[in-house]
Amino acid sequence: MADITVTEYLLLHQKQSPHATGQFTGLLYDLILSGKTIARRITKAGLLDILGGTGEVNVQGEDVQKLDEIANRIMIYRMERCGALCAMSSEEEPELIRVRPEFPHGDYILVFDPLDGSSNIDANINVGTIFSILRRPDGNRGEVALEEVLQQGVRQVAAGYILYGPATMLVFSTGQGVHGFTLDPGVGEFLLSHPDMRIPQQGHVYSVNEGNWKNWSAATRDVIDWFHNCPSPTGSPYSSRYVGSLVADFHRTLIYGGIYMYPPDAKKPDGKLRLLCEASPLAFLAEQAGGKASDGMGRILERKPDKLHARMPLFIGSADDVTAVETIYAKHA
Ligand code: P6P
Repeated sequence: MADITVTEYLLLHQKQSPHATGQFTGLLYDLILSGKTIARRITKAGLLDILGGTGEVNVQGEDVQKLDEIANRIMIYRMERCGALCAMSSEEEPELIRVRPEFPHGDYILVFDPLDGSSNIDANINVGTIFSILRRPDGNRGEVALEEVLQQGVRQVAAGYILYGPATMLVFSTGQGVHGFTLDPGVGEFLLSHPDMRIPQQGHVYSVNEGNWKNWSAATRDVIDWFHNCPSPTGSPYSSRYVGSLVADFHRTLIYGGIYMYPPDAKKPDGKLRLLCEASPLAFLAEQAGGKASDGMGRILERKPDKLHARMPLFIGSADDVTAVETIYAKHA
């Protein structure tokens, strides 16, 4: 495969959609630069003693890891200057970030989790940056209101993630399929490696933290039992895989199929994952790749957040596997 860069792919392979404007391409360029900068910091983390926690707790009540904070600062610094945004929301920031007047403004809103899975960093396990790109509702001017950010996932202009693993990968969609690019450190470019990614109709892997079993409802236990017993397409039982890093678990699901689940439980009635910066962007990718994403009752992309850090149960992956979950929950309704 010839060396196709992200910019080339956007310009040549995406129908001239409104998002192929210079502003959007510029946004993606700075997002990629942020990803490369974060990747470099992560690979050196153990050597520069920036592993471990800062001793602070974020808006989610989670211990902030040093790399969390570094990744968050890199994203905010770089993206505030990209000229395409009017506002941002970071999983690490309690409030909406409005682009300051001294910087060029655009009509896009960026929502991101700067370093998802960071609790695994000390174990050198894959982590990732997840991003969602929204447009400011047409015609709105002046200070961005919070309500303008609380949009259903169907309104996303683009979504994706950067996975920091054995290879650093960028996987994203602008609504015309899902495309994967692998960083060639030699040239510092993401090159097309996975054109038009598709999730198999049914998979053979289920991914959930079974340690939450005692806190699950009867309906959720039936869902998990379904995958304990139902045959995979080859007739063999499903395998259980759980990294505990959402981007790693989702990327495996995108490549091999199957289902990733974070169900509601007695301690987390809305589940653990955030709608705007985790469930919604990954749901956009899953549907673009021929899969499904549900909160157990219906489409994640139709859920409207009531607050910036709204949480949402998530069942995402192969269409048949997610449908099986919805069927079981419907029987218990
Ligand atoms: P649990 C990491 O903290 C994270 O937000 C996701 O990356 C991951 O999928 C999930 O939480 C793991 O949560 O409760 O299974 O440890």
